[in-house]
Amino acid sequence: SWFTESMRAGGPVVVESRHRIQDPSSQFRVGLPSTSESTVSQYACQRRTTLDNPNKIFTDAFEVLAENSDFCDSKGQALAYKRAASVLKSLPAALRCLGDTEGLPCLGEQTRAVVEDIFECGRSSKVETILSDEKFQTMKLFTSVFGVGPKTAEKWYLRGLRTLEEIVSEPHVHLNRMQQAGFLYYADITRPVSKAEAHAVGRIVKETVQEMSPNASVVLTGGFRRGKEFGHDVDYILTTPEMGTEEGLLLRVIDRLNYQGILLYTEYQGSTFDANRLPCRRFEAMDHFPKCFLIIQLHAAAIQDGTLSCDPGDRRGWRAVRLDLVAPPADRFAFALLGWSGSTQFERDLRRFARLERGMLLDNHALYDKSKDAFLPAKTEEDIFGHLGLEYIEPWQRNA
Ligand code: DCT
Ligand code: MG
Repeated sequence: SWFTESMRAGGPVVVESRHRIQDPSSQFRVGLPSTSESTVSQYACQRRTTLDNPNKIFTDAFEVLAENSDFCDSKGQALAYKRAASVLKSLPAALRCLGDTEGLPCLGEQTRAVVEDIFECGRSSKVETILSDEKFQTMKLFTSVFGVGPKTAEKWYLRGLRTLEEIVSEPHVHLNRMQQAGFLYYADITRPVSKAEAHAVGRIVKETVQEMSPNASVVLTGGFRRGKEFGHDVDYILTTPEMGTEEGLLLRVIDRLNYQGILLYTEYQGSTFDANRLPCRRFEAMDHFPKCFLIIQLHAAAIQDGTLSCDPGDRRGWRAVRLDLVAPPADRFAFALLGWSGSTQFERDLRRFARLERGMLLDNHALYDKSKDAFLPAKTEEDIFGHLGLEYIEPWQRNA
């Protein structure tokens, strides 16, 4: 979840260009595919990005480079690679030659060199070097543990630790509660969650919510709302029409799941929401709504087709699944839904677009118009796109 991500990053860290681009339309002309000329916006929120990515060979390479830059704490460089990957994901067809990158936004000298390398050799030597680098491999391994971010991973690496076994057997390593759960359920948590499993988790949450608060709603968000077949966790939003009762509802849901004996790990965060402190002027890694980060036990019987993703020899009949629940007040639901639906790159650009092109501040709680000195209310995601003067982009087109 983005919580773990922000924990990994050691707190809210965002590097974004404050320089307004010169081209007022923010559009770049490209000649792709073949004859029909089209334009690609530099903002992911002005592009429709589905899950079928014709440029996977290039975007996979950029994502390795981005991850490596993140490990080296080069946030700006990481963002440049993520933006380049995101632009290529939105194209209707695969690049045919280096010339096809001409006129595309967010592709600079470094990313073009990678594309050129792949066209010439079928692979990028820069990426190969990273993939075979011991530090990269170790950082990747350590950060794959729930609750372990690049800071902790690097600390362990510098102490000479290289394997997960070494970490758990090293007496001087202190693991916090989250990391202990991360090691305990490592195999399950690192195994992708299927769509069927995500829906099964949703049914469990819905039944529990229904019992206590029949008017409350449970809405799927995150990657599965964007149509992904697999995810690293499951994200749901709970809300009730009775304003002010959402926090209590979330607490009662946790209690109830606990009583059912299916909660393996619980991290609850109460509301820190204060409407008087809005608008927030930075892209915050975390919103202020009550939320919880859970690990739940999902039994095979709960899944519609009964198939649990697990090892063939696994006789447990259940697996552990990471589940995030967030409970915004009803009047903030649309903002929370838009924010939690992602992708991260899409969200980043929505906020950047709002700020730089519209003089507005958007976050998971609100949209604020600086020139009017007013908050713009929204009941639906469409309302928010409307306020921003953006064409509506469906969740399955937000895979930027
Ligand atoms: N998010 C956000 N701010 C961030 C990072 C993420 O608002 N700084 C949003 C975007 C996605 C959403 O939170 C849920 O986060 P994840 O579960 O990490 O992302 P996902 O797209 O659901 O990916 P996965 O399929 O791997 O779970
Ligand atoms: Mg998710």
